[in-house]
Amino acid sequence: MMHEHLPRASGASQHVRGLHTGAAMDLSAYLKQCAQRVDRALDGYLPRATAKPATIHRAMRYSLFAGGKRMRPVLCLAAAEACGGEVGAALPAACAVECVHTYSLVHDDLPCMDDDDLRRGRPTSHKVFGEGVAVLAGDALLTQAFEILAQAAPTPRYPIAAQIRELAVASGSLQLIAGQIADLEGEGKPATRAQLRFIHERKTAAMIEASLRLGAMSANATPAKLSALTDFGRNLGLAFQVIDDILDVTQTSEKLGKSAGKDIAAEKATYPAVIGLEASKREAARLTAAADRALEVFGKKGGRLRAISGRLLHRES
Ligand code: GRG
Repeated sequence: MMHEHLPRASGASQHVRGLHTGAAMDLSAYLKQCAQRVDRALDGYLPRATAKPATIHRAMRYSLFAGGKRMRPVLCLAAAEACGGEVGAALPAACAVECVHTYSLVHDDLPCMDDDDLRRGRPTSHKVFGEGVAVLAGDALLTQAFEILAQAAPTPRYPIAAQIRELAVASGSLQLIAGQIADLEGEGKPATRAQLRFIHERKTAAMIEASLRLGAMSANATPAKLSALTDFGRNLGLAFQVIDDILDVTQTSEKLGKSAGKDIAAEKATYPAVIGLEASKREAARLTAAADRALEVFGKKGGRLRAISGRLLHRES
């Protein structure tokens, strides 16, 4: 098991414990450093690839270490930083949200769902391990998430049960799964803007919101800061999905590392399909600006989260 014992930082805004995060630090370097910390921690939390039965552990690791952007864990760590917390305390939550996210991708790619061959630039789990193992790898990653989060430390305002409930609600039948169901049931039918928002809020924004909230909880955030990060996460999560929809029609599979153009082929409810490409770009910018406004309560400490939202708005993959 990996635990972080790192020296306490001395300069107020220069460090989160063990992670150099001064405002001067280049965003790309910060994102890389966060992703490396998360990867090392995940490696420590997951059973070895050789642990019996090796097939399931190889399959879990195959999808988890396939080169995802680690956006949700980075947001979790950056939220902890904005609330004056320490990376070591936020790492279990950061790893847990990545495990839930990866499970959802593995299951979404299954033939009974989106039926996809390519994810994170590699053949999907069921293509490599077969459908049965892919289903179980998703199940195991979901369960692993809660095992990891149960090892997080409670903070005075947020007992561990509250942190676990946060992740359970975001990944449950009223949020992530509700979004996926609405998405499946909506295929081939014209969607209204309200239906689109219902899907995106649940399928995408809920997990992004929970990532930020869990980071804040690990830092014992005040209710005002937790609420601000909730607003930030909802708007950023919606913007992220609008951009994902845009990239699906403007980028190649090679660039995205997943099959491009699938949304149109499956007649999915997407922003470009409902409001058009140019209006979707304006909507992504509007949502990002709304997200950034929610950070006002953080003053300078919100700079890193603002930089991340700007980077996501202009991403090309
Ligand atoms: C199977 C319960 C269940 C849910 C599936 C995740 C999901 C819901 C569907 C996948 C398709 C999709 C468009 C999901 C919305 C969230 C999203 C944009 C996922 C991709 O996230 P990235 O871009 O992926 O952060 P990486 O690979 O970088 O982690």
